Amino acid sequence: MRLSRYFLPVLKETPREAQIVSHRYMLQAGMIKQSSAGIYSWLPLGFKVLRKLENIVHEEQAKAGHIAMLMPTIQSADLWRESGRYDGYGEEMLRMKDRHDRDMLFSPTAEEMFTDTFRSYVKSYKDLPLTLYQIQWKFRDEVRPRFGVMRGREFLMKDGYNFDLTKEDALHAYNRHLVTYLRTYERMGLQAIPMRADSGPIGGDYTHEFLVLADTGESEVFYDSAVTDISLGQRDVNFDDKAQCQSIMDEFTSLYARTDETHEEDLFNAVPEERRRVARGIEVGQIFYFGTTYSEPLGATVDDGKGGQTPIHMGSHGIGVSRLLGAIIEASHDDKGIIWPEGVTPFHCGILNMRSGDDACDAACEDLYAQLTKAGLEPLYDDRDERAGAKFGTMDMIGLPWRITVGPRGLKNGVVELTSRRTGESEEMSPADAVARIVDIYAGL
Ligand code: P5A
Repeated sequence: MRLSRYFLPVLKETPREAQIVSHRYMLQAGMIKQSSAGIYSWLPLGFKVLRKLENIVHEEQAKAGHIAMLMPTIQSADLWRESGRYDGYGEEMLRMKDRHDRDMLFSPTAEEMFTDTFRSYVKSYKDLPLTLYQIQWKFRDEVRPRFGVMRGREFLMKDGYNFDLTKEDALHAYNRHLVTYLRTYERMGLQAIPMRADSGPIGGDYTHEFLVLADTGESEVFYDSAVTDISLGQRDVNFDDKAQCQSIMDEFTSLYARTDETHEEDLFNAVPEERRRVARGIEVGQIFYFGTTYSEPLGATVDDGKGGQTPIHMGSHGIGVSRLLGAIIEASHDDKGIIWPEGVTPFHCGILNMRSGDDACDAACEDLYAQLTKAGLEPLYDDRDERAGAKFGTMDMIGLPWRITVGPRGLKNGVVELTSRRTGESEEMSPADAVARIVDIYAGL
């Protein structure tokens, strides 16, 4: 993409309404525009990152055999009356009437909708296990929408639902989700710690939240610092292997890590004092096992193969996809702007022309652009007729992890400059070497 032809409304002034850095940078970098409280338009740069996050979620779900589909955002209240949640859900549910005076609502979550789909088609235990999911907009009329996409009213969620014959199978689905979520966050450059949590309006008594540590997080968390030493890394996981998924679950959840809702002073005090941490965290996901809470009232049963009908065991699993943008920025930025991890960056590298209009500079930039594009990468070429200072400012703010700077002096010696946004370190090399380095960095991501 050439910046002169892109739509990147970078703000010069600091937006006054933003209280935390991710919100400020998302506005300043031209990623989002507030439409009304807690509701945002996704401008091209923000939309690009959002799509990247969705892709990572889809890829990791596919590895576990989970199946993507899409449900309507507007749902009939009748289904929610059947489950008994329509009245109880309260003010957070956006309710509306259609022209025939029927009660409708904007889905805040979709347990009912998925259970209804299941009961319409699946009749036999032979069709189990099954996990369906979607990435779809949700609406929750939060009392205090704030911090930009962190606590929105309209937000993008990946929500998955497992259908199993037995509790044991459903707990395997729970463990499987824990593993896929850990992998998903790691690919996004985040460490998210699973913590014992409270189930709230979703129900059930078996649930973990995934928290990214950040001073600006809304949740208070208590944990054993040893949990931050474990990661999934490149481990091979066989998602059908119950014992393996269980052992990963145990490894990640046996150390003390809880949110304030489930915190227990006595248990926390049993953690060696030098490893006890009280901090703040951003909740980027939550998994639940709730057994037959929805399948019983909605009559989602299957033939159990022994002549009887049995209600299925279910759980649901959510990732806050739009919130993740905020969480990634909170975890990865400096005072000049965002620093995208390579796995989610909107463009792979920036090309900065120090002297647009200079024949040698223009030609070298064009060539870099062509080579990188040919290699299957997406560079963002700042070809604008602007001062170099303004170009550096924009590049730093939008946070591409790598930048190639092309200037007349370097070109005389046959070199350009490759700079890491994270460390600020620059190295001079030939344009061909710069391309090779960038290609190498992204190989396998
Ligand atoms: C699990 C999937 C559920 O709704 N039902 C379907 C279950 N869980 S949850 O914890 O309530 O939400 C899942 C994740 O969505 C994100 N989230 C939000 N993101 C932005 N703004 C909000 N107002 C908001 N509310 C929830 C969180 O990341 C949460 O973990």
